[in-house]
Amino acid sequence: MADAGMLRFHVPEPEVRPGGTPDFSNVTIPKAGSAPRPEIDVDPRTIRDMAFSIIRVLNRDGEAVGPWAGLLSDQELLEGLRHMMTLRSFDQRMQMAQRQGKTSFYMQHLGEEAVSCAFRKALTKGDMNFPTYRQAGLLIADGYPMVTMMNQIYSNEADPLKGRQLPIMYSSKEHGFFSISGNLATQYIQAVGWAMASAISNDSRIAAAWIGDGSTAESDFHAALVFASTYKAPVVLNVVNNQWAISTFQGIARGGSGTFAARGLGFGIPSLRVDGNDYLAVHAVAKWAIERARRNLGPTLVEYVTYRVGAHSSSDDPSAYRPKAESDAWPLGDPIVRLKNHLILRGVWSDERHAQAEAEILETVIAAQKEAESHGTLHAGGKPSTRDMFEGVYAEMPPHLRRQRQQAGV
Ligand SMILES: Cc1ncc(C[n+]2csc(CCOP(=O)(O)OP(=O)(O)O)c2C)c(N)n1
Ligand SMILES: [Mg+2]
Repeated sequence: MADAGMLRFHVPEPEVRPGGTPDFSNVTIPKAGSAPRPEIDVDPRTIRDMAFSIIRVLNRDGEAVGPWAGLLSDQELLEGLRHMMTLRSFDQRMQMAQRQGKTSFYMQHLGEEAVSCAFRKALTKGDMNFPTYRQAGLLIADGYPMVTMMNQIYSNEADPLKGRQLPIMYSSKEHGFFSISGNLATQYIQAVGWAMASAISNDSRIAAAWIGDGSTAESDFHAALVFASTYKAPVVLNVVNNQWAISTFQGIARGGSGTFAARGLGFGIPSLRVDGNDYLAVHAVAKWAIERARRNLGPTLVEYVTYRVGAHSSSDDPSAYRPKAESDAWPLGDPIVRLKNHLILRGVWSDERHAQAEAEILETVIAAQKEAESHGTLHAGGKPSTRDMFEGVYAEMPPHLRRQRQQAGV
């Protein structure tokens, strides 16, 4: 027998390394409109193949086709386009602000704008997201003020979190945005727990858990699936597969399972894959999953197939681990361009209006930035008070903290 006594293990390798030619021929892209739209109370055993396909609505010509199309009005789609454009513009300005030393850290959403922007519009007020750092579209699409986001990024005197959180780790109960934790996958167990608590208290609010492809390797992800499936918690389990976990390609966390959505099958959870760069498809699938949660039909696992075009964060340089032009080769295109083309085809948008909207949005973002900067940036202007550091944790401050506060003279 060959290799008797010589055991080996397998380390998955990305198809291409820096300097190579980008290759996504291994990503099978089904035709837009080809995936069925099952009833929300479908027996999960009958839709197992949906965990291996991709639900798509917008085709290459910009038409919306198939059973998942037709849920949003032109007005709603124009609003969605504006949200995605705003997020992209916000990202550009904040990335630049980081390079200018106005904040220590930033994380962009480039290429992934449709996921969080469209998902937010499928939720109802009161529902709670447990997001990671790459879902700021949940706030933008819910009308959370950009200036407040920037105040948080600058850790200035108007930062609602008073400099206690890493930049971009926002928190807003009113906007259904649970405080971001840098400890990835904690979002999953917390969302499932929150959803169960909502059911225990006979409430009608559902939860949404968020995780990246890489973080599904954490045990919290699997523990959350046990609880969600056993107790049929009213939760949507979102996996954003943007192909990369910093410098680690998605094949490491995915291993031999085929897809991330397929992880849900062993738990009997209906599991769908959706084109994450298709605003209409993301919204339609989110609505389906949210309705299931709301009607006590239990959890749904949704894998958004997308691509992280930008660097992982302002501390990362992707040219060290992937070909420079890889994002151009990504077969699902750009979410903003795709929705723009669809709206042009419908006769409600044009290149001119798009350029004009881009300029208007940039102006709004710059105005918000000016206002935020008047409250200070990382190294200049107003700061949260040192006293704030001691507040907000204990109802009654323990003696050792009181002593420290006295020593600090605040
Ligand atoms: C529990 C935990 N382990 C490791 C890290 C360090 N870390 C931060 S981001 C990241 C990659 C996450 O990749 P993915 O889940 O695919 O999300 P993406 O950044 O692509 O959105 C890692 C390993 C962390 N923040 N938390
Ligand atoms: Mg990732």
